[in-house]
Amino acid sequence: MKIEVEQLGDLNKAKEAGHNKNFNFLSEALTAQNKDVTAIVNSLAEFQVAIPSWALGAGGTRFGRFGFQGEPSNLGQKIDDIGMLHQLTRTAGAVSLHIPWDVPEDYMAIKELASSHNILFDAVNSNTFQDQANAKHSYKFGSLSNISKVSRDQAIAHNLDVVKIGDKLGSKSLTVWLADGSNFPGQSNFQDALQHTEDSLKEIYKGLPEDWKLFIEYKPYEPNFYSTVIQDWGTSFMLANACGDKAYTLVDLGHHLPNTNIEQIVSTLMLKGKLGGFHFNDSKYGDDDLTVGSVKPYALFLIFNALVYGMENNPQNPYPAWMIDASHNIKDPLEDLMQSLEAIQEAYAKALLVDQTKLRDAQANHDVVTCQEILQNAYRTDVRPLLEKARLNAGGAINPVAAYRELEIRKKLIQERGANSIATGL
Ligand code: LRH
Ligand code: MN
Ligand code: MN
Repeated sequence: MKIEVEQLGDLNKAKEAGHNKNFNFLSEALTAQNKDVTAIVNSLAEFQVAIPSWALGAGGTRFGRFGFQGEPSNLGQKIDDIGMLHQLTRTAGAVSLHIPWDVPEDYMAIKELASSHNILFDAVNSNTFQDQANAKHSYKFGSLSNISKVSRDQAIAHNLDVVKIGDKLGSKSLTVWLADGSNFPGQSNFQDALQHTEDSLKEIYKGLPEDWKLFIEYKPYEPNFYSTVIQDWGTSFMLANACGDKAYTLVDLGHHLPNTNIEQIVSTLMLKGKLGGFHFNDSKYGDDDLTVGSVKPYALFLIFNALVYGMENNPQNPYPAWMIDASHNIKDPLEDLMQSLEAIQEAYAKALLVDQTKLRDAQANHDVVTCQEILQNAYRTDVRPLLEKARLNAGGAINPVAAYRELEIRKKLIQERGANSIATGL
């Protein structure tokens, strides 16, 4: 399944007059406010978000899974899907592989395929939350934290294998998320579990190539429901510091207890130069993995405001690795990912509109009302024409979801791959 450049061009032509009208109107208004519209459009075009290899099929819950027809059933097809997303949105220029779900069989072929779609290999993700086929030791009672050394060693070796796989593809970072924890009070010794985890992470860190980074993800609960070893950003931060300069905290938007102030966590980590990666999704209750921006778009904007401030003011923090970590239970995964990408770009564009100098002045004057006005003026601006312009300049679709539907891509994928193809993943 390939989208021809002319096909996209025709679709864009039909929408171009409307786009131009809206863009010119917005551009004039923003220019009058001393905003550099071209610079914002360029920043949007540069902002690329990795798509995880596990997110291209229908997700499921513990109660069941409703398959989506035409799902990619191998890594090549997954990269093809990401290529299509990228062609339409020009925002999905990377893939984040999950090992062992998506180990390449032929490295050269996979690299060539990815580069034909302009897709880079971002962070590789290890998996010690499931027992793998033929595994000698179980992770039922933990992996890097396990009281049993053989399980810990097996988990360390797996992470080092993942680094080797990523290295062959051009990845430069390893993301570690641990399901380790306990289900019942008294089940495990908190101090031992944390100490084992720190020691195991240090072993993995030792095996990292010089130019690699280690991202340590945190999560308060699930799949363990009494305690999680790396439960919050503070624990992750502490472990990253214990490992060294190449280790960072990774923030996943769904991995917080309700009402946590995530933008403040982002600010703290960036000030300390330790925000390495970011997983986007949205939630109402827990780690719901819903479409980005679908439930709490203002919170997303405030988080982006902290990210933009950090990217402009914290040279001590590396440029973060962005990834969508959502699950698609009832929507077409590709359409859902396009909606997430749109929401990310929208929040980013709005954050770029915040007048940081005026905000600082208002803060210095304790003018709380003006502080709020500055943020909300930016948030209430309809920035979608800026996103359209960024896509159009880069050869993408003015409206990716509409283009996807008009080109009947899902129907064609079903014809090619069949109705019953199944993607590996969550
Ligand atoms: C854990 C998580 C983590 C995993 C992914 C499958 O909830 O967010 O990033 O690797 O989901
Ligand atoms: Mn995640
Ligand atoms: Mn998660």
